[in-house]
Amino acid sequence: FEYAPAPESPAAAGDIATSYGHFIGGEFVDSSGSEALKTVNPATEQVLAEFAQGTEEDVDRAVAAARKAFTDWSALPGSERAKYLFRIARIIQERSRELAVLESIDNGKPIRETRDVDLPLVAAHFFYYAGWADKLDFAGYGSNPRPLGVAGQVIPWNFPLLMLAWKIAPALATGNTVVLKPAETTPLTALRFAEICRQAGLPKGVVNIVTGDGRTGAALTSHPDVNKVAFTGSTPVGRAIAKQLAGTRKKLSLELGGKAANIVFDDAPIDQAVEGIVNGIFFNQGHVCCAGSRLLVQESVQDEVLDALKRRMDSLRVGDPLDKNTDIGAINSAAQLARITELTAAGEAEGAERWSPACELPGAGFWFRPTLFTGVSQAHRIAREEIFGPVLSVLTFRTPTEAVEKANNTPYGLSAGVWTEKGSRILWMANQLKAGVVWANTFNKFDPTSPFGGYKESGYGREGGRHGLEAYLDV
Ligand code: TXE
Repeated sequence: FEYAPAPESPAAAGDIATSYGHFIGGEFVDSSGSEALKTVNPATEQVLAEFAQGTEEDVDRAVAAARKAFTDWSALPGSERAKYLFRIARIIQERSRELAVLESIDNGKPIRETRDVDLPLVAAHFFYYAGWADKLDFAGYGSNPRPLGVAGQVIPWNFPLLMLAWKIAPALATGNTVVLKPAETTPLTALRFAEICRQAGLPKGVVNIVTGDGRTGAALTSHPDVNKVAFTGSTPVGRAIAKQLAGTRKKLSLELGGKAANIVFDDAPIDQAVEGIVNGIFFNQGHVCCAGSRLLVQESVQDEVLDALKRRMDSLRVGDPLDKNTDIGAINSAAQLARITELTAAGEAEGAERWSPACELPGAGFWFRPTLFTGVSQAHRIAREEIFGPVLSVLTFRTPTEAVEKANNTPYGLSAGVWTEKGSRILWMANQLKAGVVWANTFNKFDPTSPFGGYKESGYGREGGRHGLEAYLDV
């Protein structure tokens, strides 16, 4: 392995203002309130910028701008809407270095991931849904399906720009207009995306960005003139939104937490499986709703797999997100670090055995060593609750049936992984596993053509692919 030379420069992120308002009706505007929040670089704890805590009045203004824009936007021929989406996709490609660096310093994720995974996927989603805009008659929902109106979209901090793309691209392709609220620890790339909408000449009010915390989110999801709510975030907040919307006619899609099993059979190529386990749980510091956070390994290869896994974990580099060699960056916030710390302490208290490589951690910032727990029982909190950090819980099984039972023994159902050379077993497992996505001999692979979403407590509705259009259409 050759070390990549110089780290990425923070200056490549472009100009970051000292304070931001909202993006409403095509303009950057001040909030009606005076409360401001701060976003920090989680790798240094330095403040990057202040931004507005959106008030009910701000949300009201943004929804009104989206409503006004809806009349013309929804009446445009799909081929015209497609031109804007293609233009946005191309600008994202042209500005991808800037956006990748900005995402890495606001979120803490390694530049290798923002550069090679997040940004290419963001552009790919806009390209993909641009292609649908003039073909909705062929989407399988009957002829001339209609947009819903104004979409209120609330997104989390783990893939800020990618979650924005998952939400905004299908909404716009189908003729809806949007008010989006980014997470309060990662607002910067959404605000930069607002500039891109202007650069693309997108008609005013088609996309509006209102920043703030959960209070702003609740004002948006409960706004009477919002027709569609799309939420990605924690299961408790998703449940609260579902309750809030009961009795309204708003269409709702929810993408919530997960506790995925990554299942390794004794015939799997061990080195390849170990790479998949590492990618499954340490990609993006484990801040991934579909992370392979439970390793289910067949008992007969347990020792071999764990030895190889520990050797591989020894080589992981934790540190500066802008260093191109970094595998694991910073934890996104102090609050998330506290949550990971609390759950791993519970793992030890419940009797599981903890192991981490002896890696150095930087001084300032929020960090957590890649961590492995063995001796985990299904009842342990670390086997049941979403940790959302670089922490893997290892369980074992003897038969495929036992693997399925253990994999499905969770309130969640977002994803799963299967490692085996047997094609018939892959198909059987895929049918038995209660998960929206089942990966075979790979993990955490995303593609705009493929629908993504959960069973059970992981939510409902699908994003991505043809199925992702349905969330934004009246059929
Ligand atoms: O989530 P929240 P948090 C899980 C993960 C993590 C935990 C807590 O386990 O440790 O949730 O993370 C907005 N009405 N996931 O506290 O609070 C909020 O401002 C409307 C899994 O960050 O759900 C932010 O924009 N909106 C997950 C977004 O919801 C509200 C990704 C997510 O924040 C709101 C993130 C309200 N009442 C966390 N309250 C995944 N599925 O990938 C908050 N928000």
